[in-house]
Amino acid sequence: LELTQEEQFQARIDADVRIEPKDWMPDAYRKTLIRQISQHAHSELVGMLPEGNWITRAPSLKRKSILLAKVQDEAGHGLYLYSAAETLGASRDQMLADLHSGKAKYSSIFNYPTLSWADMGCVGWLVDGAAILNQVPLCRTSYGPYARAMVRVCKEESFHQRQGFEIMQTLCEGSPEQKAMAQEGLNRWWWPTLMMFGPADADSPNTAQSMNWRIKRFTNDELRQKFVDMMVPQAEFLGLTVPDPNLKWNEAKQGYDFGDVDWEEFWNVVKGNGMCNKERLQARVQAHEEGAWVREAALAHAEKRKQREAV
Ligand code: FAQ
Repeated sequence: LELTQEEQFQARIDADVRIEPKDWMPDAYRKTLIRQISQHAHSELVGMLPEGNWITRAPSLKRKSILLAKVQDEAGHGLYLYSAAETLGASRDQMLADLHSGKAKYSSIFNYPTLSWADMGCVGWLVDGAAILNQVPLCRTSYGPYARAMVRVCKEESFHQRQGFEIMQTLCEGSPEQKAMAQEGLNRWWWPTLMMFGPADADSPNTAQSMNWRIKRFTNDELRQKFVDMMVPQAEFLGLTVPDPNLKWNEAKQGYDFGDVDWEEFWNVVKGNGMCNKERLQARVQAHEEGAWVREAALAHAEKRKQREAV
């Protein structure tokens, strides 16, 4: 019995064999991986902006150096991810051009403004918490370079999440004004964070095939449920109220029931009409243009070195 190339590929996936850059793969597998990995990379880059906003206003030198380190880590994550996408034949210049023209997507969450210091707590606690839940399973994703990039990324994300939780804890143990600031942050970030996991499974065009190819190891709704179940006890520990009147422990499913996400808001943000979409893209394009001289200098340096070594 002869298996087709595609059947052999699926058999390797089903046996949990990692796919490597030089292996044969279906075009659609390559395409969806480039799509997901490049969007993930873009999210890391744009994800620097909401927190970058607070580096100059962090309340102490210690907080400032921690935040600076976190934002630098995000730049690093973006670079590993672009490299992983390059192993599939994607060009970095093209990926960046697609981000800058507004053609490529990046996570909806980074189109919300960071208005108070508590937002640094909320981004670390909730947004990085969601990112970890989504990314720990990606350490077992079927494509080798993506899986390996995720291992280091997840280690750094767990430090990010703890620093966010610690900001929240400090605020919650502080003055009534600080506690109120923490609650107000949670009120604004809770629902957008639930949207990070993507549309409901029934409305997710990519999930079924990505699960079959073991690119995704859990569906969007499965991860969203895990997130709610993990975060509600943490909010209770902090003495904060999750802004969802329908939140209720369900003994039978051993998890929380929760209210409906506002999908109209989600798609509106994904389509480019969120609160900060234009500002974020503009800041990205400006940073890229202002960095042109660094890229040129690095190229010139590499060229000189090559010539020196050739002598
Ligand atoms: N925002 O069929 P599905 C971080 C799009 S963490 C915008 O379900 P899929 C760390 C989706 O692309 C954030 N668009 O798609 C950090 C698709 O459109 P397309 C990044 C979204 O791929 C923390 C369409 O909707 N993490 O950066 C969103 O199976 C703090 C239909 O959706 C990752 O990217 C959304 N939220 O599932 C940095 C993780 N959701 O492409 C700084 C890897 C969906 O067909 C500070 N990615 N869409 O045109 C994934 O796990 C998946 O790609 C999902 C989406 C789960 C995001």
